[in-house]
Amino acid sequence: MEIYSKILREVAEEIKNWSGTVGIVFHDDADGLCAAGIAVTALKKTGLNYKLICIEKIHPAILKLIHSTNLERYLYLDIGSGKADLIKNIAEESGSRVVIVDHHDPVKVESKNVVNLNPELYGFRGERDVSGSTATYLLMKNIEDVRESAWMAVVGSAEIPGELESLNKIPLEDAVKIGDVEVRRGRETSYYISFLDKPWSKISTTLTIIGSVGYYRGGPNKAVENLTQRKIDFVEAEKLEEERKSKFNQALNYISRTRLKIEGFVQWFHLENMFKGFGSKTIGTFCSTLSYKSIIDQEKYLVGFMNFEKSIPGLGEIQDELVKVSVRTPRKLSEYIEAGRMPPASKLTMKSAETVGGTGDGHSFAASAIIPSGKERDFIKIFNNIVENRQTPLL
Ligand SMILES: [Mn+2]
Repeated sequence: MEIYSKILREVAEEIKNWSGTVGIVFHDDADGLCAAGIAVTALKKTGLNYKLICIEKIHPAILKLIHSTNLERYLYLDIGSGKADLIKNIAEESGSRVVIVDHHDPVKVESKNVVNLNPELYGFRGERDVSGSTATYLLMKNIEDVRESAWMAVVGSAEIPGELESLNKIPLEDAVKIGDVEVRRGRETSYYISFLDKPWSKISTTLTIIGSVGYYRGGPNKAVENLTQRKIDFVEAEKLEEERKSKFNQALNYISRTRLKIEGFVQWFHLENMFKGFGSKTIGTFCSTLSYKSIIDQEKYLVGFMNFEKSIPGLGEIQDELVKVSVRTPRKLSEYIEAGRMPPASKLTMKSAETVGGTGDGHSFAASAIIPSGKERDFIKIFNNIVENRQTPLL
């Protein structure tokens, strides 16, 4: 804890001396939005300007676009730690300074351009002790008094199952002290945001819908500005959810009509532009829904493709033609994976994506990637090859 506190204080001192406009790069889910809300609260107080840049994923083409703006300093919030090596390359190339504040599995980098404040590097567990927004709160707390944003860290932490513990309790205690959050103990502990009259979990789901489904319609930036004014647009989220529901029905009809393609250990489909206008996380949510349907082979990996939009809101267009890939494991297959009989989705997806020139991440039962357009068939082929050769240890 001491080493972590020390580095937080050091980086906070540095940020206090920054000038100009800071690029706030953040993830499109509730945790990312809340982290950005906390950072904005602090930067406004220090008098620093900022530019909000919400991204769905880290990909070299997206990083290139981010660092081609004339900004010199960036905060990466709730995203970036696992691809710190890619960020290092682009930061060194463009001469920019990057502070990564994230809780996903980190890649260690040494660079005078990049500091990775991931608490995992200081002995904490990212999936248990600390959310991205808590990590951001702990840093910003060293810059300004941001207690009025502590509730956002509580909401951001809702993605971590169970009661808040370890570092996540620090913003919780601050928020309780100033009366923004109430701890309600029942069968399950719930954290109630008093001035919104809603539990944290409800606020968290709402924010994730606005950020991800509303990604191409300015959802994330509006949500962050709203957060700093202690507001959430519940009506907008409901509208987006309805729209998504009808799109899902359209996609389900399409798949029932055209059938899934079966190849080796994989069942797959391609939605091309059907989800255009929705954030690319939508295909992941759709795959999850689909994996419970009777048309699904319970023993095969489910892979969905959709075209990835070239425009990154607020930034411009990426050069490359890309495809978003989502992988889910149906229930039966998940059991095999748990028993060690089949490889986890994350390893298969990452390896296959990298081999075709893309990037991926995820966990045992759900993973995603961005690959070059036209490489879908190769991706499936490599994916199958790795499963076939699974006796050899996977990377
Ligand atoms: Mn997070």
